[in-house]
Amino acid sequence: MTSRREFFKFAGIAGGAVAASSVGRAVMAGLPEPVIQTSAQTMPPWVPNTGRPYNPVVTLNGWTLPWRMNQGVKEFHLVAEPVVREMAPGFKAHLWGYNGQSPGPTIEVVEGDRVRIFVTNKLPEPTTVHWHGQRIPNGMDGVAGLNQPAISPVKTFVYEFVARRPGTFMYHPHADEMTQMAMGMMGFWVTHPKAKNPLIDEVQRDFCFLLSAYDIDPGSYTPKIMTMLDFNLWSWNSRIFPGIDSLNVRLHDKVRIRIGNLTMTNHPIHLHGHEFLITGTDGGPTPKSTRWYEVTTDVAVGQMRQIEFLADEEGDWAFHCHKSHHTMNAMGHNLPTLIGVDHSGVAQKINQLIPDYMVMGERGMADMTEMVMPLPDNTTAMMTGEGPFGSVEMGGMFSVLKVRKDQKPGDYKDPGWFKHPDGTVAHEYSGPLGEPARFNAEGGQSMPRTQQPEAATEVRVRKPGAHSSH
Ligand SMILES: [Cu+2]
Repeated sequence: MTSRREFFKFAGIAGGAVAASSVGRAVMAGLPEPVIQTSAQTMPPWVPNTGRPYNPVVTLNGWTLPWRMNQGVKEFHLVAEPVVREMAPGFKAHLWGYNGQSPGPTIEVVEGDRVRIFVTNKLPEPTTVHWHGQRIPNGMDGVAGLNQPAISPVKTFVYEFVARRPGTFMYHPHADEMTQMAMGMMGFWVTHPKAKNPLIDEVQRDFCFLLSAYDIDPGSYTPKIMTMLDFNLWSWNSRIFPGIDSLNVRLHDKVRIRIGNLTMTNHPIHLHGHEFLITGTDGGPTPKSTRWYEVTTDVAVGQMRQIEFLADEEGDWAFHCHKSHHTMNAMGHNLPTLIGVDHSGVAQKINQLIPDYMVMGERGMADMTEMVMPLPDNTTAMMTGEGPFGSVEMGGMFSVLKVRKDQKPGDYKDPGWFKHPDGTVAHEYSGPLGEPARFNAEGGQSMPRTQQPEAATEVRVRKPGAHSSH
């Protein structure tokens, strides 16, 4: 978390932040100076000093794009360009994005605002921007070939429309999408309501992030763009645990979290310790009669979901995708299940042939987190993250909701680990073991089979080696 002043330093508002060498200087001169961000830190909410007021969002490991007000029009400047994204500490990916980062900056406007967005293409191929979910003139919808010619490299296009309905939206290219989205080109868009809306509650914390997935071989830097299903990095805002910042809130805050899915599979997003309501979808705020409490919501491909809850339970609550492979980082997928297989002696023999060979998974995979294995230069552990009680054994789409009594209003700083009141942590039992209560009735089956098998069958489950889908 960085202070506002540092943010502006990062953002380069005072200085010339972008090299205009390849893009015509004369053209760039009339445009709003592009604001570039190179840090993957979560920036504090950006409170504007022009335009109508609203309650700004906080983008996890991201930031909001400042605008220039020009005769009542909010002018933004997006630069599509290759970027380096630190996906987790020590792990950098070579992606494509906007204004120095993947995902691009969040765009925040108010319902009814007229917005003008300049898009400069610094990629090696044509692109466009599609304003996913919004009501706009057809020619502004950004589908290359259908609604507009693609933006060639070095060119700047301008999009202009009125943000007609409040809600949670996304932006992404609609030109060579397979490549450009696999490379990380996407961003969040929030249109705040212009007045009190009976379906949109005021909240104290408003977070947002995009779900994205990458296939980057351990030791390499660039995503494989042909991958359809077997991604190995499951990210929130192109960050993977333990690189995803925690969501820090004050006890009894009303919290909204906005999630958009631009991966190629669905993600059941699960929150511990609290029940939430779905207050918004792709179509805007949900009617109150459709809301019920849940602890997991599936966010399908191309969808946006807003969840809301009262943070009234103190502690460090896990918040993650419930597909267990999505809370892991890059791994070898074609491993057989070795639980229960006795390896004694085998490793020694193999070591004579392959000195570095290591037996894995005999007692489950948790050992992997503690194991010091030589990793390739640019990758991160499959399951990792040091918590107050040891390794968290997670990766990918995992973070923590930190609810604290003494978190100040508006303060998004990480408060550190929760200090549990005495006697409220699960612990090793040290008293005498009582006899377990047993059910004494004979039999137990209400409809016993007439012919019993001669011998009991023991099933040993072993996963097939092939791994094709999630
Ligand atoms: Cu998932």
